[in-house]
Amino acid sequence: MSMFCYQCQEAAGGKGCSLRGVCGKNDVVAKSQDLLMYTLKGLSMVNLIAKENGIQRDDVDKFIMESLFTTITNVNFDDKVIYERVFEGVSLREELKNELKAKGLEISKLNHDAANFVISLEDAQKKAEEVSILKTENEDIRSLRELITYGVKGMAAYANHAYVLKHVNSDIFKFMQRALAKTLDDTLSADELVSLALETGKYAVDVMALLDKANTSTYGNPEITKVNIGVRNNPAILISGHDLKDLEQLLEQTKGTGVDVYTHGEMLPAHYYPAFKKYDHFVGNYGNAWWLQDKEFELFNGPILMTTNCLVLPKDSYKDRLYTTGVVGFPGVKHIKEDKNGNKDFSEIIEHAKRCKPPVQIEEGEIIGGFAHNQVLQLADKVVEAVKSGAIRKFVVMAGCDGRMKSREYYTEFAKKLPKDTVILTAGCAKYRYNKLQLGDIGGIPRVLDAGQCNDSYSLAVIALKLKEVFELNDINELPIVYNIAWYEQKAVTVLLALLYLGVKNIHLGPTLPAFLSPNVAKVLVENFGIGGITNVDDDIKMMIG
Ligand code: SF4
Ligand code: SF3
Repeated sequence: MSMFCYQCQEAAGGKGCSLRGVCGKNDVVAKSQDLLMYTLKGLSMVNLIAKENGIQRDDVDKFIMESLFTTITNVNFDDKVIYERVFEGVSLREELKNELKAKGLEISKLNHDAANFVISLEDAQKKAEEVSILKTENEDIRSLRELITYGVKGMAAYANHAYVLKHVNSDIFKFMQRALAKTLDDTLSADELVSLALETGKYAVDVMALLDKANTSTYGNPEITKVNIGVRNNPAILISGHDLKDLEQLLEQTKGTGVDVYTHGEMLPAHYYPAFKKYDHFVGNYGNAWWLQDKEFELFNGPILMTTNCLVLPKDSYKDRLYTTGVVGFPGVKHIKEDKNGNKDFSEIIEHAKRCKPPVQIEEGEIIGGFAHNQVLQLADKVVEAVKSGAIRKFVVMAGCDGRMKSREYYTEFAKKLPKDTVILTAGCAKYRYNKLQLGDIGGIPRVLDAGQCNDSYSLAVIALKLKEVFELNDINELPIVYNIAWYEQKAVTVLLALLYLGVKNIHLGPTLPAFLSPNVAKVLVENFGIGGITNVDDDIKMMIG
C-alpha cells in the first residue's frame, strides 16, 4: 500500500484508494496532503492556546482555512505547493510559540508531536507515512475523526468563499481549529467524538448561513432565471468552480474586449444573481458536471479558469488552455495569484482567449433555476396552496454532487420516474443528472427547483423551516419532504452534518455510503437519524413517495 485515502465517494472498491486515487492523485500528492492535515492539526492546537491568551493572528486563521480547502478532492494535485504549505504551517506554529513564550506563558501542555515536529523536505514523505490516517488503529475512532475532519474541510471551503467577500465569523474559525485539534486527542471516547461530529453540524449551518449572507448581500438574491446552454460566435473564457468573486473580476475585466464568458459546473448558479445580469458578454452555461470536463473542455476551444474543485487530470489537448486560481493547482498548469488586496489580473487569460476559436456548440436551449430561499418564499402562497390542494404531493430533496460512477444513472432514472405530483428541490452539481429533462411544471411551479451551488442547500433548509412554520408543524420531519442526496466530496459531508443538526431524519445517501463510515459509526447514524442508502429506483420511489 503506497497511500491511503477514503475521503470521497469514489474511494477504490468502496474501501479506499491505496495505490493511486481514482481522482487521479498519486501517492506523493496523497502523502503531502496527509502531512499537511497533520501540520494543520498541530498548528490549530498552538493557535487555540494563543487565542486563549489574547494573541489573534488573522493570517493563521486564513492559512488554516485555505490549507484545508487545498486538500479537498479535486482541488490541488501539486505536491510542491502542498509541501510548501506544510513548511509554512510549521513556521507559523513556531512563530506562535515564540509569541507565547515572549509573553512568559506556559506551553508545556503542547507535548503532542503535531505541535512540535520539524522536518526537512527529504524527510517529509517518511513523516507523512508516520501520520497516515491508518495510524489510528481503532476503526470507529478513525471513522469519527475523519467524519469530523471532512466536515471541517467543507466548512473551510465555504468559509473561504465568504471570506473573499469580506464576511468572516471568528467563532467558525475557532471551532474548526478546536475540532481539528480534538481529532488528535487520544483521550476522547467514541461518544465524545459523536457529539463533536454533531457540533460540526451546528457550525456547518452557521458557515452556510454566512456564505448565503455574503453572496446575497454582495450580488443580490437569486431570482428565477433562464440560462442559455448554447453558444455565440465569439472567442470565450469558461469559468468553473464555486468562487463568485473570481467571476465578478473576470466579468469586469472582459467587458468590451469582445471575449464572452460562460459558466461551467458549479458556476452555473451565478446566472441567477442580479449583479451578474448586467454583463452582455455573460452568455450562458457550457457543458455539464465536473467529470465530463475532459471531453467538454476540449470542445470549448478557449481558455478555462478553475476557481475551485472539481478539477480532473487535464488532457494534453487543452492543458495549455487551462488556468487555476485560488487554492486550485496542477503541476504545469498556469496559476493566477491574487495581489495583497485580493485582486486578480486575468489579462493573460483574456489575451489567450482572443487567439482562440469560438466554442463548439454541444447543446442548445435553456435551463431554469434561481429558486433560492428568497425567491421561493416570494412564491410561498402558491407553493402552500399547491400542497394543500394536493397538486404537490411531495418534495424530494436531491441536492449534492455528481460523479463519474455509472451507478449515478440511478438519479436520472429516479427523476424521470417520480410521480408527476412531486417536485425536486436541488442544489450542487447533482442537478446535472436531471436538469435538462423535460419534467414539466405543477401549476406554473417547475418540477425541478434549483437553489444553486452545493452550499445553497442552506436555502433548501430555510425553505423547509419556513414551510414547517406555515403548516404549524412541531417537527421538520412532518413535512411532505423526503431526502435522496447524492454525495461525492467533503463539502457534501458538511451539508449532511448540517441537515442532521437541523433535525432532518431518514436521509438517503448515495450512490454508496461513505467508505469512511465504520459499521459501528454507520449504525449510530442509522439508529439516531434513520440514515440509509439507496436500492433501486422503483423500490426507492415506492418507499419514499408511497
Ligand atoms: Fe480516492 Fe477519493 Fe481520496 Fe481521490 S479523494 S484518493 S478518489 S478516496
Ligand atoms: Fe460538485 Fe465537485 Fe460536490 Fe459543490 S463540483 S458539488 S462534486
